[in-house]
Amino acid sequence: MTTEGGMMKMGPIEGGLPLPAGQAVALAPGGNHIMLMELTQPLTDGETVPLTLSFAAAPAVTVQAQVRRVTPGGDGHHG
Ligand SMILES: [Cu+2]
Repeated sequence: MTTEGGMMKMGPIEGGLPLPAGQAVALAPGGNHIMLMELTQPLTDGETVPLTLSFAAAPAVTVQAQVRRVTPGGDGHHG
Protein backbone atom coordinates (compact mmCIF):
# COMPACT_ATOMS: atom_id res chain seq x y z
CA MET A 1 0.00 0.00 0.00
CA THR A 2 1.19 3.50 -0.80
CA THR A 3 -0.34 6.92 -0.26
CA GLU A 4 -0.60 9.12 -3.33
CA GLY A 5 -2.08 12.60 -3.02
CA GLY A 6 -3.78 11.58 0.21
CA MET A 7 -5.38 8.54 -1.41
CA MET A 8 -4.49 5.02 -0.37
CA LYS A 9 -3.45 2.93 -3.31
CA MET A 10 -2.88 -0.78 -3.42
CA GLY A 11 -1.06 -2.85 -5.95
CA PRO A 12 1.38 -5.68 -6.37
CA ILE A 13 5.00 -5.03 -5.43
CA GLU A 14 7.03 -5.14 -8.60
CA GLY A 15 9.61 -7.88 -8.34
CA GLY A 16 8.09 -9.18 -5.11
CA LEU A 17 8.47 -8.26 -1.45
CA PRO A 18 12.13 -7.69 -0.50
CA LEU A 19 13.27 -9.93 2.36
CA PRO A 20 16.63 -8.65 3.62
CA ALA A 21 18.72 -11.33 5.31
CA GLY A 22 18.44 -11.33 9.08
CA GLN A 23 15.56 -8.86 9.16
CA ALA A 24 11.93 -9.41 10.05
CA VAL A 25 9.43 -8.26 7.42
CA ALA A 26 5.89 -7.77 8.67
CA LEU A 27 2.65 -8.40 6.82
CA ALA A 28 -0.28 -6.44 8.28
CA PRO A 29 -3.59 -4.83 7.34
CA GLY A 30 -2.88 -1.39 5.90
CA GLY A 31 0.69 -2.39 5.09
CA ASN A 32 2.23 -5.14 3.05
CA HIS A 33 -0.20 -8.00 2.85
CA ILE A 34 -0.97 -11.09 0.85
CA MET A 35 -4.09 -10.78 -1.24
CA LEU A 36 -6.00 -13.86 -2.30
CA MET A 37 -7.34 -13.39 -5.80
CA GLU A 38 -9.50 -15.49 -8.08
CA LEU A 39 -10.56 -17.81 -5.30
CA THR A 40 -12.14 -21.00 -6.56
CA GLN A 41 -14.33 -21.44 -3.49
CA PRO A 42 -15.66 -19.18 -0.74
CA LEU A 43 -13.71 -18.83 2.52
CA THR A 44 -15.61 -19.70 5.67
CA ASP A 45 -15.02 -17.91 8.96
CA GLY A 46 -13.03 -20.17 11.28
CA GLU A 47 -11.69 -22.57 8.68
CA THR A 48 -8.03 -23.07 7.88
CA VAL A 49 -6.65 -22.87 4.36
CA PRO A 50 -3.17 -23.69 3.10
CA LEU A 51 -1.15 -20.83 1.57
CA THR A 52 2.00 -21.63 -0.34
CA LEU A 53 4.58 -18.85 -0.26
CA SER A 54 7.15 -18.78 -3.06
CA PHE A 55 10.60 -17.29 -2.66
CA ALA A 56 13.19 -16.27 -5.24
CA ALA A 57 16.08 -17.94 -3.44
CA ALA A 58 14.52 -20.52 -1.12
CA PRO A 59 12.15 -23.45 -1.36
CA ALA A 60 8.41 -22.73 -1.17
CA VAL A 61 6.79 -22.84 2.26
CA THR A 62 3.19 -23.83 2.89
CA VAL A 63 1.52 -22.29 5.94
CA GLN A 64 -1.95 -22.83 7.36
CA ALA A 65 -3.92 -19.59 7.40
CA GLN A 66 -6.96 -19.13 9.59
CA VAL A 67 -9.96 -17.43 7.98
CA ARG A 68 -11.26 -14.56 10.10
CA ARG A 69 -13.96 -12.02 9.46
CA VAL A 70 -12.57 -8.50 8.90
CA THR A 71 -13.97 -5.88 11.22
CA PRO A 72 -15.66 -3.11 9.20
CA GLY A 73 -13.23 -0.24 8.68
CA GLY A 74 -10.41 -2.29 10.11
CA ASP A 75 -8.43 -2.45 6.91
CA GLY A 76 -9.41 0.68 5.04
CA HIS A 77 -9.31 -0.61 1.52
CA HIS A 78 -10.83 -4.07 1.47
CA GLY A 79 -14.01 -3.18 3.40
CU1 LIG B 1 -5.01 -5.89 -0.66
